[in-house]
Amino acid sequence: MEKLIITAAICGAEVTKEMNEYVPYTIEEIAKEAHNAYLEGASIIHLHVREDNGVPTQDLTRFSLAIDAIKELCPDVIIQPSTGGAVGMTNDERLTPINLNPEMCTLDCGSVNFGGDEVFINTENDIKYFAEKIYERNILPELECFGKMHVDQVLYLLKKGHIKEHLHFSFVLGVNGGMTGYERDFVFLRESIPSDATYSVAGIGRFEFSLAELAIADGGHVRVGLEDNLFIEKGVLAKGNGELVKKVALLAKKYKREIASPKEARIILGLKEL
Ligand code: KMH
Ligand code: ZN
Repeated sequence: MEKLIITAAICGAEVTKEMNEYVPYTIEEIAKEAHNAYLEGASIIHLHVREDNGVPTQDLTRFSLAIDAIKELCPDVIIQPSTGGAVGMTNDERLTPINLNPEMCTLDCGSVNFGGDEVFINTENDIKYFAEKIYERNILPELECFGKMHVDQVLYLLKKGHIKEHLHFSFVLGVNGGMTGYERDFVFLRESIPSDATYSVAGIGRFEFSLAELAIADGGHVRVGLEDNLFIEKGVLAKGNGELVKKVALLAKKYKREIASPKEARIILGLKEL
Protein backbone atom coordinates (compact mmCIF):
# COMPACT_ATOMS: atom_id res chain seq x y z
CA MET A 1 0.00 0.00 0.00
CA GLU A 2 0.98 3.59 -0.62
CA LYS A 3 2.57 5.34 2.34
CA LEU A 4 0.23 7.32 4.56
CA ILE A 5 0.03 11.09 4.22
CA ILE A 6 -0.93 12.72 7.50
CA THR A 7 -2.27 16.26 7.35
CA ALA A 8 -2.42 18.30 10.54
CA ALA A 9 -5.22 20.86 10.75
CA ILE A 10 -3.64 22.68 13.65
CA CYS A 11 -5.85 25.65 14.31
CA GLY A 12 -9.01 26.16 12.21
CA ALA A 13 -11.24 29.19 12.53
CA GLU A 14 -13.88 28.07 14.98
CA VAL A 15 -12.15 26.41 17.94
CA THR A 16 -10.82 28.53 20.83
CA LYS A 17 -8.39 28.37 23.74
CA GLU A 18 -11.42 28.23 26.04
CA MET A 19 -12.20 24.86 24.45
CA ASN A 20 -8.61 23.59 24.49
CA GLU A 21 -5.69 25.69 25.68
CA TYR A 22 -3.42 24.28 22.97
CA VAL A 23 -5.37 25.92 20.10
CA PRO A 24 -2.70 28.23 18.62
CA TYR A 25 -3.38 31.92 17.89
CA THR A 26 -0.03 33.74 17.68
CA ILE A 27 2.53 33.14 14.94
CA GLU A 28 4.86 31.53 17.47
CA GLU A 29 2.11 29.22 18.75
CA ILE A 30 1.09 28.26 15.21
CA ALA A 31 4.69 27.45 14.26
CA LYS A 32 5.17 25.41 17.43
CA GLU A 33 1.99 23.37 16.91
CA ALA A 34 2.95 22.77 13.26
CA HIS A 35 6.40 21.65 14.32
CA ASN A 36 5.05 19.25 16.95
CA ALA A 37 2.71 17.73 14.34
CA TYR A 38 5.57 17.45 11.83
CA LEU A 39 7.82 15.71 14.36
CA GLU A 40 5.10 13.07 14.88
CA GLY A 41 4.71 12.44 11.14
CA ALA A 42 2.56 15.15 9.54
CA SER A 43 3.74 15.98 6.03
CA ILE A 44 1.04 18.58 5.30
CA ILE A 45 -0.04 21.48 7.50
CA HIS A 46 -3.58 22.68 6.77
CA LEU A 47 -3.30 26.30 7.79
CA HIS A 48 -5.70 28.93 9.10
CA VAL A 49 -4.38 32.03 10.85
CA ARG A 50 -5.66 34.17 13.69
CA GLU A 51 -5.03 37.59 15.17
CA ASP A 52 -3.15 37.33 18.47
CA ASN A 53 -6.53 37.55 20.27
CA GLY A 54 -7.83 34.52 18.38
CA VAL A 55 -10.03 36.25 15.78
CA PRO A 56 -9.80 34.35 12.46
CA THR A 57 -8.34 36.32 9.57
CA GLN A 58 -7.25 35.74 5.97
CA ASP A 59 -4.76 38.62 6.16
CA LEU A 60 -1.91 38.15 3.68
CA THR A 61 0.84 39.36 6.01
CA ARG A 62 -0.38 37.09 8.77
CA PHE A 63 -0.27 34.07 6.43
CA SER A 64 3.15 35.08 5.16
CA LEU A 65 4.53 35.39 8.70
CA ALA A 66 3.01 32.05 9.74
CA ILE A 67 4.35 30.24 6.67
CA ASP A 68 7.84 31.69 7.18
CA ALA A 69 7.80 30.70 10.86
CA ILE A 70 6.66 27.15 10.04
CA LYS A 71 9.26 26.78 7.28
CA GLU A 72 11.96 27.89 9.68
CA LEU A 73 11.17 24.87 11.91
CA CYS A 74 10.04 22.37 9.23
CA PRO A 75 11.68 23.44 5.97
CA ASP A 76 10.26 20.65 3.78
CA VAL A 77 6.68 20.44 5.08
CA ILE A 78 3.84 21.03 2.59
CA ILE A 79 1.74 24.00 3.61
CA GLN A 80 -1.91 24.03 2.61
CA PRO A 81 -3.57 27.35 3.45
CA SER A 82 -7.34 27.38 3.85
CA THR A 83 -9.46 29.19 1.28
CA GLY A 84 -12.45 28.38 3.46
CA GLY A 85 -11.49 30.92 6.11
CA ALA A 86 -14.44 31.52 8.42
CA VAL A 87 -18.17 31.67 7.71
CA GLY A 88 -19.17 35.13 6.44
CA MET A 89 -15.89 36.09 4.77
CA THR A 90 -16.03 37.23 1.12
CA ASN A 91 -14.66 35.02 -1.64
CA ASP A 92 -11.76 37.34 -2.40
CA GLU A 93 -10.90 37.58 1.28
CA ARG A 94 -10.90 33.79 1.50
CA LEU A 95 -8.64 33.52 -1.55
CA THR A 96 -5.98 35.89 -0.20
CA PRO A 97 -3.38 33.23 0.78
CA ILE A 98 -3.12 31.91 -2.79
CA ASN A 99 -1.21 35.10 -3.58
CA LEU A 100 1.70 33.48 -1.71
CA ASN A 101 1.72 30.64 -4.28
CA PRO A 102 1.54 27.73 -1.83
CA GLU A 103 1.90 24.20 -3.23
CA MET A 104 -1.63 23.33 -2.10
CA CYS A 105 -4.72 25.02 -0.73
CA THR A 106 -8.27 23.94 0.01
CA LEU A 107 -11.19 24.24 -2.40
CA ASP A 108 -14.56 23.83 -0.71
CA CYS A 109 -16.90 22.02 -3.07
CA GLY A 110 -20.37 22.93 -1.84
CA SER A 111 -22.41 24.70 0.80
CA VAL A 112 -23.15 23.23 4.20
CA ASN A 113 -25.03 24.26 7.34
CA PHE A 114 -22.54 25.07 10.06
CA GLY A 115 -24.75 25.04 13.16
CA GLY A 116 -27.37 27.52 14.32
CA ASP A 117 -27.91 30.21 11.67
CA GLU A 118 -24.50 29.71 10.05
CA VAL A 119 -24.18 28.52 6.46
CA PHE A 120 -20.78 27.99 4.85
CA ILE A 121 -21.64 29.17 1.35
CA ASN A 122 -19.94 27.72 -1.74
CA THR A 123 -22.27 28.03 -4.73
CA GLU A 124 -21.44 26.41 -8.06
CA ASN A 125 -20.24 29.78 -9.39
CA ASP A 126 -18.16 30.34 -6.24
CA ILE A 127 -16.45 26.98 -6.78
CA LYS A 128 -15.75 27.80 -10.45
CA TYR A 129 -14.28 31.17 -9.40
CA PHE A 130 -12.07 29.63 -6.71
CA ALA A 131 -10.97 26.85 -9.09
CA GLU A 132 -10.03 29.31 -11.83
CA LYS A 133 -7.90 31.38 -9.45
CA ILE A 134 -6.27 28.31 -7.89
CA TYR A 135 -5.38 26.53 -11.17
CA GLU A 136 -4.14 29.81 -12.68
CA ARG A 137 -1.34 29.61 -10.12
CA ASN A 138 -0.70 25.88 -10.56
CA ILE A 139 -1.72 25.18 -6.98
CA LEU A 140 -3.08 21.71 -6.17
CA PRO A 141 -6.48 22.06 -4.49
CA GLU A 142 -7.56 19.67 -1.80
CA LEU A 143 -11.22 19.15 -2.71
CA GLU A 144 -13.12 19.48 0.57
CA CYS A 145 -16.39 17.56 0.47
CA PHE A 146 -18.76 17.67 3.42
CA GLY A 147 -21.05 15.05 1.87
CA LYS A 148 -21.79 12.97 -1.19
CA MET A 149 -23.38 15.83 -3.13
CA HIS A 150 -20.09 17.73 -2.97
CA VAL A 151 -18.31 14.74 -4.54
CA ASP A 152 -20.94 14.77 -7.29
CA GLN A 153 -20.37 18.51 -7.73
CA VAL A 154 -16.64 17.89 -8.21
CA LEU A 155 -17.28 15.19 -10.82
CA TYR A 156 -19.69 17.50 -12.68
CA LEU A 157 -17.20 20.38 -12.66
CA LEU A 158 -14.46 17.98 -13.80
CA LYS A 159 -16.58 17.01 -16.79
CA LYS A 160 -17.17 20.69 -17.58
CA GLY A 161 -13.44 21.43 -17.33
CA HIS A 162 -13.53 23.69 -14.26
CA ILE A 163 -11.82 21.18 -12.00
CA LYS A 164 -8.72 19.40 -13.24
CA GLU A 165 -6.83 16.22 -12.42
CA HIS A 166 -5.07 15.19 -10.19
CA LEU A 167 -8.12 14.88 -7.93
CA HIS A 168 -7.26 14.86 -4.24
CA PHE A 169 -10.42 14.72 -2.13
CA SER A 170 -10.87 15.45 1.55
CA PHE A 171 -13.97 13.85 3.06
CA VAL A 172 -14.82 16.17 5.94
CA LEU A 173 -17.42 14.19 7.84
CA GLY A 174 -19.29 14.83 11.06
CA VAL A 175 -19.95 18.57 10.79
CA ASN A 176 -23.25 19.45 12.44
CA GLY A 177 -25.23 20.07 9.23
CA GLY A 178 -23.10 17.89 6.96
CA MET A 179 -22.81 14.15 6.38
CA THR A 180 -21.98 11.88 9.32
CA GLY A 181 -18.77 9.85 9.43
CA TYR A 182 -19.89 6.28 9.99
CA GLU A 183 -18.38 3.38 8.08
CA ARG A 184 -21.30 3.26 5.64
CA ASP A 185 -20.77 6.97 4.84
CA PHE A 186 -17.06 6.42 4.27
CA VAL A 187 -17.70 3.45 1.97
CA PHE A 188 -20.30 5.42 -0.01
CA LEU A 189 -17.88 8.31 -0.65
CA ARG A 190 -14.88 6.08 -1.22
CA GLU A 191 -16.74 4.19 -3.93
CA SER A 192 -17.92 7.41 -5.58
CA ILE A 193 -14.53 8.80 -6.62
CA PRO A 194 -12.46 7.83 -9.66
CA SER A 195 -9.95 5.01 -9.10
CA ASP A 196 -6.97 7.25 -9.89
CA ALA A 197 -8.02 9.92 -7.37
CA THR A 198 -6.47 10.14 -3.92
CA TYR A 199 -8.35 11.02 -0.78
CA SER A 200 -7.93 11.94 2.83
CA VAL A 201 -10.51 11.78 5.61
CA ALA A 202 -11.12 14.49 8.18
CA GLY A 203 -13.40 13.17 10.88
CA ILE A 204 -14.96 15.90 12.98
CA GLY A 205 -15.20 15.35 16.74
CA ARG A 206 -15.87 11.76 17.72
CA PHE A 207 -15.41 10.59 14.10
CA GLU A 208 -11.73 11.61 13.95
CA PHE A 209 -10.04 8.34 14.84
CA SER A 210 -12.69 5.88 13.64
CA LEU A 211 -12.57 7.44 10.17
CA ALA A 212 -8.77 7.60 10.30
CA GLU A 213 -8.66 3.88 10.95
CA LEU A 214 -10.99 3.13 8.03
CA ALA A 215 -8.88 5.23 5.67
CA ILE A 216 -5.61 3.73 6.89
CA ALA A 217 -6.93 0.20 6.31
CA ASP A 218 -8.22 1.19 2.85
CA GLY A 219 -5.03 2.85 1.62
CA GLY A 220 -6.35 6.40 1.94
CA HIS A 221 -4.85 9.33 3.80
CA VAL A 222 -5.75 11.09 7.03
CA ARG A 223 -6.20 14.59 8.42
CA VAL A 224 -6.30 15.19 12.16
CA GLY A 225 -5.84 18.20 14.39
CA LEU A 226 -7.45 20.59 16.81
CA GLU A 227 -9.44 22.22 13.97
CA ASP A 228 -11.43 18.99 13.71
CA ASN A 229 -11.30 17.47 17.19
CA LEU A 230 -10.14 18.63 20.61
CA PHE A 231 -9.97 15.26 22.39
CA ILE A 232 -7.40 12.48 22.41
CA GLU A 233 -10.03 10.13 23.79
CA LYS A 234 -13.57 10.49 25.11
CA GLY A 235 -13.56 13.24 27.76
CA VAL A 236 -9.78 13.80 27.65
CA LEU A 237 -8.52 16.95 25.96
CA ALA A 238 -5.57 16.53 23.61
CA LYS A 239 -2.33 18.16 24.70
CA GLY A 240 -1.83 19.67 21.27
CA ASN A 241 -1.66 18.61 17.64
CA GLY A 242 1.43 16.46 18.13
CA GLU A 243 -0.49 14.08 20.36
CA LEU A 244 -3.31 13.72 17.78
CA VAL A 245 -0.85 13.02 14.95
CA LYS A 246 1.02 10.52 17.13
CA LYS A 247 -2.21 8.58 17.71
CA VAL A 248 -2.70 8.29 13.93
CA ALA A 249 0.91 7.19 13.46
CA LEU A 250 0.30 4.42 16.01
CA LEU A 251 -2.85 3.34 14.16
CA ALA A 252 -0.82 3.23 10.96
CA LYS A 253 1.64 0.87 12.64
CA LYS A 254 -1.23 -1.47 13.49
CA TYR A 255 -2.06 -1.69 9.75
CA LYS A 256 1.61 -1.78 8.69
CA ARG A 257 1.24 1.51 6.79
CA GLU A 258 4.44 3.49 6.66
CA ILE A 259 4.21 7.24 7.09
CA ALA A 260 5.03 9.41 4.06
CA SER A 261 7.68 12.07 4.43
CA PRO A 262 6.89 15.43 2.78
CA LYS A 263 9.06 14.35 -0.18
CA GLU A 264 7.06 11.12 -0.54
CA ALA A 265 3.77 12.98 -0.10
CA ARG A 266 4.74 15.27 -2.98
CA ILE A 267 5.28 12.23 -5.22
CA ILE A 268 1.94 10.65 -4.21
CA LEU A 269 0.09 13.90 -4.91
CA GLY A 270 1.96 14.73 -8.11
CA LEU A 271 3.50 17.90 -6.70
CA LYS A 272 6.83 19.21 -7.92
CA GLU A 273 9.91 18.28 -5.90
CA LEU A 274 11.14 21.02 -3.59
N1 KMH B 1 -13.76 27.25 8.69
C1 KMH B 1 -14.75 26.70 7.82
C2 KMH B 1 -15.84 27.69 7.59
C3 KMH B 1 -11.33 25.06 4.70
O1 KMH B 1 -10.38 25.22 5.45
O2 KMH B 1 -11.23 25.14 3.47
C4 KMH B 1 -14.18 26.29 6.52
C5 KMH B 1 -13.00 25.43 6.53
C6 KMH B 1 -12.71 24.78 5.24
O3 KMH B 1 -12.28 25.27 7.48
ZN1 ZN C 1 -9.92 24.44 7.49
